[in-house]
Amino acid sequence: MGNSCQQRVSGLHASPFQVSYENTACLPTLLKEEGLLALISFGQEIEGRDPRLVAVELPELGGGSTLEVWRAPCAPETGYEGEIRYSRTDAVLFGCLPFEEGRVPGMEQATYHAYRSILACQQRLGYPYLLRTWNYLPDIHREEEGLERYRAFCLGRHRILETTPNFEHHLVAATAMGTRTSQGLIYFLAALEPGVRIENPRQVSAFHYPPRYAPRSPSFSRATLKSWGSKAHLYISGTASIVGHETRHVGNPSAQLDEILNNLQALAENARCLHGLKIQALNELSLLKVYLRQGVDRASIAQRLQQRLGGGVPTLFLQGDICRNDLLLEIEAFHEGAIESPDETLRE
Ligand code: 3EB
Repeated sequence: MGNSCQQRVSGLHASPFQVSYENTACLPTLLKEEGLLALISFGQEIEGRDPRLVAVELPELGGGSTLEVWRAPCAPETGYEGEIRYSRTDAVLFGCLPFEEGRVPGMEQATYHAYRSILACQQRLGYPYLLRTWNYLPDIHREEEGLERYRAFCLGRHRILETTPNFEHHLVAATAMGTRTSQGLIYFLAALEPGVRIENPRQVSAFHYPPRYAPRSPSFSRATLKSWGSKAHLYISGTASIVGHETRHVGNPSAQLDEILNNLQALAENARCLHGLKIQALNELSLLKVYLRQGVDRASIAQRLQQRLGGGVPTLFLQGDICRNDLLLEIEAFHEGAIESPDETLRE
């Protein structure tokens, strides 16, 4: 924090953090890094009470052992704010909280409670704008009191977010994924200024889905675009084989993959045409997370993905339950790039 950090942020890197996938073997050195903002593990517990450690309980597929490493150009301040563990710099707040259903019964209430804590934490620490959320939720397909738990999650999230000013306009990119373990978690990124909501012309905006998918529509945008001076980040939500609001290619994973890539392409084009983000091709995306439902063959998806994107895109394969039963896979992504005349294009 403080002036020295500010200078370094506006110096070499305009972005307030960098993210990369690294091998778990690097853990001891990573933990000693001064600028470590967050460290995310998948399907394995990492020892320690450091508030920057996040353990996502989805198994990694393909034999690797990957950590997602978030680095800031200066030492973050870390701490606890109620049940939220956080790490922050002058520019961003990274936070994580367990998804507690023991204390608050029912998925809808637990979600409402979790997001109320997040909003309160943002207010208290002074980072009023969410940029992205990741929601890992136990047993999302189970019915509870006549409602599928993912739908109850949508209801709780909508009920709390609709209390905030102009809430649809400020919806952000999200991932919502089912885990097979009892402990869920939510982590999030927030900032001092808002990003811009990006939608996909091939898909009905999730917040306008008809009520057959959930009693209140899913409160997320297809992507968030955030300018950081001369650079910008595009945070792309979990993207599925949905056209309009309907699932396409039921039962066919490789056709679902092709549809997902069409959706990612359309989304990137929208960010370029509407906001001047300089992204031309899908191989400029980074930090792909490919979520596969149990039973979907990783090798054939990986091969097809490589045919389409080449071998240069950092990709992590995780096993998870995608929100709709008929979706076999889903892909989230990230892009850091330049924006043409950022001040003009990102003004709301
Ligand atoms: C979809 O497009 C697929 O409820 O936060 C993807 C990403 C999905 C985020 C969420 C749901 C969510 O509707 C499911």
